Amino acid sequence: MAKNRILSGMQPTSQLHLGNYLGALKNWVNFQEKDDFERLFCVVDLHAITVDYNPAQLAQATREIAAAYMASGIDPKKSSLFVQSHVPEHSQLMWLLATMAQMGKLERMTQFKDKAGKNKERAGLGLFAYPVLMAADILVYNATHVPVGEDQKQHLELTRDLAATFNTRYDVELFVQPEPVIAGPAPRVMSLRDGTQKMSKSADSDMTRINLTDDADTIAKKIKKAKTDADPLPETLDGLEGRAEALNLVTLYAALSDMSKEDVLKQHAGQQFGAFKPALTEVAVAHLAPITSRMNELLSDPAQIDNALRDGAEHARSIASKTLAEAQKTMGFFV
Ligand code: AQP
Repeated sequence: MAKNRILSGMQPTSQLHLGNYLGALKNWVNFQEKDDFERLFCVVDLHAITVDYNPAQLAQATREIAAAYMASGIDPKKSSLFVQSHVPEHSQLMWLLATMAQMGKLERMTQFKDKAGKNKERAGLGLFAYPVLMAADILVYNATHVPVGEDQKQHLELTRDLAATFNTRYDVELFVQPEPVIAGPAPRVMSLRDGTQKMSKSADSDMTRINLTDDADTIAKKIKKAKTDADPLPETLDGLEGRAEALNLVTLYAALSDMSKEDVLKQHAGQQFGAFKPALTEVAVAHLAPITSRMNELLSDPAQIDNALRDGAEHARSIASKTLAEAQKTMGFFV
């Protein structure tokens, strides 16, 4: 049996973008080559309903995220793929953990602050409790490693905190402390329109992100319109200090072509963005076209996706039900 277990997920809030792919998904695929890891990847639909969403599109959006996982290289023979809501133990454990999650700590979560915005008083309990559900997602499998983008670091700290609180309160060693693995080729991809904001599915404008399903013309248009500055590319990384948008495009080029940022600069130093942007478009299209076409192929006959999700949920439940029963017994429930 594998010593380590990894768990991660993405929300079916919209199409996956380059941030999701380069910050997390590509790293998930790397884990498939490591024999000492058991791998579980879910589509976190229960998280997706914490913001406004369209019920008529949720099921298809969920299937599309699973298709994106598979098209990016997640192989259901090597990893368990499932839908979060198909494993009710996530929500059940969440309630148990919620009794020990402190409001003060939840209030400090930057994702909650960003998503609730000025309307904090009217934000839903689900959005507020999002990190507790995420803790349950991870702890119900006793995942040892969680590969995520940099934005999820704070939520992972809360998960570790909840694991420790449970173990201390009940004097047990039930939950392991999961390690965040922030090691994707670009752990924080920024918006194409504002180098201070992360690329996000829920940003209003589609021009801020490159989706895995964008065609070559759309990618070219988005990169052409991406915000930059008037200076040429420098020879070294120091020269990108204070130039967030320029650094972001160089980071994307490097991650998409498996190069270091230093080497990208060596190759393109002195170039204006008028020349660099078409080069970036070329590597983005070359990288994404096979993924998009595989996704379309899978979605045209979704039985393969649906079967993988059904088998994955069955396996996931076999692990989650044991952890939940253990947590309930520890807490004194009549089980
Ligand atoms: N811009 C990003 N750069 C690097 N990694 C990123 N991730 C998200 N945005 C970036 C990573 O992708 C995984 C999936 O995230 P999620 O679906 O749970 O939602 P999120 O983190 O809130 O990402 P989005 O795209 O901004 O979604 P919405 O708008 O729906 O909230 C995570 O591992 C995340 O770190």
